[in-house]
Amino acid sequence: MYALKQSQRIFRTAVSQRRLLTISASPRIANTLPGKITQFIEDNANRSKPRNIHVCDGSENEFNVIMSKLMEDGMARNLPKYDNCYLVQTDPRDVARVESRTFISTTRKDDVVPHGQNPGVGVLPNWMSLSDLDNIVNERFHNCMNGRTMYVIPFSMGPVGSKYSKIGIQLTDSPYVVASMRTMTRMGEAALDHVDPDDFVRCLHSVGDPIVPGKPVNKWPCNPEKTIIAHKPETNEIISFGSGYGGNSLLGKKCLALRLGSYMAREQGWLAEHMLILGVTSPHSSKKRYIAAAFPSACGKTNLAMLTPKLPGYKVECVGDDIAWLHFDNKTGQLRAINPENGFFGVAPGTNASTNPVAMKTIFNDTVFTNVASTADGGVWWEGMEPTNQKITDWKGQEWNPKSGTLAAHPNSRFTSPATNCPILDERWEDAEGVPIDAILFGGRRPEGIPLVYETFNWDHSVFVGTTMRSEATAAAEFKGKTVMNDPFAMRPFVGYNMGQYFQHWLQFGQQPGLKLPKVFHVNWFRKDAQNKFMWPGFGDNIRVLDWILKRIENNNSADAVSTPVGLVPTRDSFNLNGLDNINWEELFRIDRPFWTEEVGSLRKYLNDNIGSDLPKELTEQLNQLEARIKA
Ligand code: GTP
Ligand code: SPV
Ligand code: MN
Repeated sequence: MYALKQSQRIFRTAVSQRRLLTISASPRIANTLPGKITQFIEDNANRSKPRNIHVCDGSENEFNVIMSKLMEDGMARNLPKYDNCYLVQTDPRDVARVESRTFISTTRKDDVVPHGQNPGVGVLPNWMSLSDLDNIVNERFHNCMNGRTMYVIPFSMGPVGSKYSKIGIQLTDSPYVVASMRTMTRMGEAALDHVDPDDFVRCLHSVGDPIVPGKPVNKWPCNPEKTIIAHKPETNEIISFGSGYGGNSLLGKKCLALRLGSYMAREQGWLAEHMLILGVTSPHSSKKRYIAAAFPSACGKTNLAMLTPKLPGYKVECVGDDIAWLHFDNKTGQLRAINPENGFFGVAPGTNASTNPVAMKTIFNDTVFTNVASTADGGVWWEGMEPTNQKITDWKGQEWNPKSGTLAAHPNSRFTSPATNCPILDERWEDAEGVPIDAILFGGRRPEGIPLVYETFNWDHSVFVGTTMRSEATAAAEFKGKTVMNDPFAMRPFVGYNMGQYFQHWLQFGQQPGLKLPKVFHVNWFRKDAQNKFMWPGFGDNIRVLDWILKRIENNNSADAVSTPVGLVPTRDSFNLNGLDNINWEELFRIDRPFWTEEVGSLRKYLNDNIGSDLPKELTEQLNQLEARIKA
């Protein structure tokens, strides 16, 4: 195929019903590809019937060829203002994850769906029977790659060779997915060198839009009516059809690292979480501390992971911005985390030199931008970026008039950049054992009622605070508007099994002897005042919250915190507000009884309706205690 031919060798043929299919790969791959992987390729080629097949080696040359193809097909264009950067524009119907079409498929429904008394559609993972899924897959994938190349992507989630890493093989007919997977995962020969032919995750993806002779070819092929993202955790399989966007199609990310990951984690005694990991060094602290934080999609993980401290003498370093795999070290009981990813798939809007200067230093080389706006001088632009006097073309390719009231960039537009671009990447970011975690933060977008930060009382309370996380809906998925939704542990869209059992898995660590349980905090950067303005400056000033958290980890000095019905909040003296004006401390930390009474009521209803008899009794007890403290 294409220009790759010279450097490749055709090593095997698979008999299809109508013709011979050739598989091309580098000589090294051709000589070593395990039979079980070849079989996986052949079986799917026979059903989906691509025009040809290419096994990716992950090389720079291969990336360049893929990008040339995307440009030739009109799917990408080069951004001459930067170094090796591209802009991709999707079909406006394919711009975000689609939770309503995401399924976990297991033998027993009970393993996925809790026994809620009145379960709401779409509030927890959807289940599908294995046979229904089989039928859907056979129907959807029959001939679906006609006219296209099937790419074979070997990839490692986690540093290649670490005992905590997992290897997947993704088949896809999207060259955009290949280019993205090269940045977001460790892709190619190195992953194949470490694959266990009896233990790899089978990932199947198609945009579901075959090329039919005589019919126009879509620039961004997709099939929104038939989109489905399905997971078979019992057999380590992922099947995704119809979407080429983000977590729908880069199957290492949410599908493997979180949905299958969480399922494996429960079986094997670890945790796969929607968390950033950062290192923080303070002038008052004896050593660098690592913190993991779970916020729902588009609620500030990338920004916190890349924070530029507004307080002098502090340093934040980035280990990961979206996913953490955590385990307790079985010798010392220390909690440790690795970042299974290799890059950032970050939200573009809102990113600028004052909110996130580190991101601005990360994303202008070797980056693919998707659905941002472009400028006449070959650059990019989005809402929140510094003004430009260049003409702007919006994400749909139309000339943009700032007065039109439309958005130039899609609110879920993204950059895909290699982790190694990040100027504050932590030196231990690829540590095979993971970095030690001393604190976990939970948080969300809560315009009302929730204080800037509070600490939990004990482990059961920590699990309760994770369980009862709520946040405003964002553009990262298909929801419209800003309703406050329940999002336990920021994992509602990503948990791979019964949410009640997931809570139980978190709780049981509290019963295990010898574990060093991290301190747990809840944060909210998004509380608003009566004028609908954020009460807290956020971004670089969030270091002030981390500073207080470090104090709590290191001294546990009771003078630093006061108890409220919801948790421990900072005393004003213990919290560094130097140089900040206009902070309404009282309002930022106010615990309003009517608000919390209502909050407890809605939490009780949510948990009864959706988790029901699968809710661990410890969490009902925590809810009762919270209610009693609020009443007292
Ligand atoms: P996913 O990649 O979808 O998981 O998102 P994320 O959790 O990494 O969120 P990200 O850091 O990309 O932030 C999402 C949006 O929230 C961006 O528009 C940010 O500018 C904005 N944001 C992040 N941190 C803050 C903050 O401290 N205050 C305010 N007001 N906005 C913030
Ligand atoms: C999220 O939605 O949490 C993301 C983006 O990180 S996606 O990879 O599309 O899921
Ligand atoms: Mn995310």
